[in-house]
Amino acid sequence: MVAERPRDSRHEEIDAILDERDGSVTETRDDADKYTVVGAAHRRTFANWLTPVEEHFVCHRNDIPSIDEEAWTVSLTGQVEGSVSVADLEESYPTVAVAHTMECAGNGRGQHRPETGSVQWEFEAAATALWTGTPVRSILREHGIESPDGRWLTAIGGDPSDGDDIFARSIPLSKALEDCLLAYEMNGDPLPREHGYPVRLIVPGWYGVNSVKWVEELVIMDEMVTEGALDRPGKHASWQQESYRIHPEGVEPDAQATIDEVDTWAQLEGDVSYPYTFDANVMSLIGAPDGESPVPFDRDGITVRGVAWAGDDAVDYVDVSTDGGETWDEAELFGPDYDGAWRLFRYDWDVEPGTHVLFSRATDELGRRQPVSISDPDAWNEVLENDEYPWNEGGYAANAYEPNGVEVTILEGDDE
Ligand SMILES: Nc1nc2c(c(=O)[nH]1)N[C@H]1C(S)=C(S)[C@@H](COP(=O)(O)O)O[C@H]1N2
Ligand SMILES: [Mo]
Repeated sequence: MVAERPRDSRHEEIDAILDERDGSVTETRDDADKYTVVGAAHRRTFANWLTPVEEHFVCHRNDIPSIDEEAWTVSLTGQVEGSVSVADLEESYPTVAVAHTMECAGNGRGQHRPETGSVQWEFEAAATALWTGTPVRSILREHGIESPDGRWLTAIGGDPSDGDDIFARSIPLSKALEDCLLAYEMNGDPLPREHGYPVRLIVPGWYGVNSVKWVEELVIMDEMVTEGALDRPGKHASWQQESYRIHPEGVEPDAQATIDEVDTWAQLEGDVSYPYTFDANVMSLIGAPDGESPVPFDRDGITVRGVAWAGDDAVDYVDVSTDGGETWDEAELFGPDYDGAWRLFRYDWDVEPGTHVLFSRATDELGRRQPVSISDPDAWNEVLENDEYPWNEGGYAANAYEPNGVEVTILEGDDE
């Protein structure tokens, strides 16, 4: 283990972000002080489709690198050779905009009992933005890569390593060629520093950790990154092979060179030992009512509104319960429908004054539904069949609906 160094710059970074965003995000508890983390301050963020940059969570481990945009290049290595500058990306390649729901793999970690280590997100580390940039496909094709052939793409961040871990993440080359991009704009504006300026990878529908910020190198190899695989000093594989894998307490998962199944839920159900957090599990959140202030009674009813997503799979339907999970009714999906981005849902609630507990529960196109709760730490096998999500040491990819409930008090109006 590398000794942790206390770092003042961490708190300066967080304070600067909080200042700039003026109440739209808050700092999240991170006892080990390992991450720069802020998340959506209010549930209202989850009542709208596009998340303003001000409300978009931020999560990274190292200092934001200091950047000279003119000099910044992305080198292409391994089975490709070359480099592209930011100006090349902007001027010499096709430009696309992609809607992507970014969710930290640790979102919902706060559902785990007992608590796991690391950042205690409740639900605030999810957001949808429009990312503009160059398809990875366009760049790789020009450099002679036509087909995936079971290979992997490893993206390396230019953030200075903390200890000697470099930030490197591998995704299947098939995914990279399908829909990933090197993004330089977010919601139509230049990328903010904390979101990866001048250029980051966007992996639509996959957990945030795969979308490497401040990208300086793309490596094409037959395998995903393992220790010693990269041509540079430092520790190469801790972000791919050690952290961000789903496993019971006390297990140190073996590094794997390749896996055949990359869908996170399918890995959980199948034979990949200790799944990698790739595409996001089916999830939903209610954004309105927000549970923060009592709602005045309205005899015409109240509209419950929220968002639901399922990584790069589609959401099939969302059920809403207004009685703490006793009964469920199907909500209506509406609004924009892009691969890799969440859907809005609404439900007309014929409400009586009183206190009510609301839940939402999404099901994806493969019939996978959000589980009721997180299992005990000693349960591992068969938890999915019991409608539980496995408690795991890193607290990753939790998607139970119960802790996402909102308690709403409906007040009788004065004039009723
Ligand atoms: N280079 C680099 N990229 C990174 C990280 C990092 O620490 N370094 N953090 C990852 C994690 S864990 C998440 S959840 C997302 C968050 O992206 P955002 O801050 O733009 O929301 O960035 C990912 N990309
Ligand atoms: Mo994350």
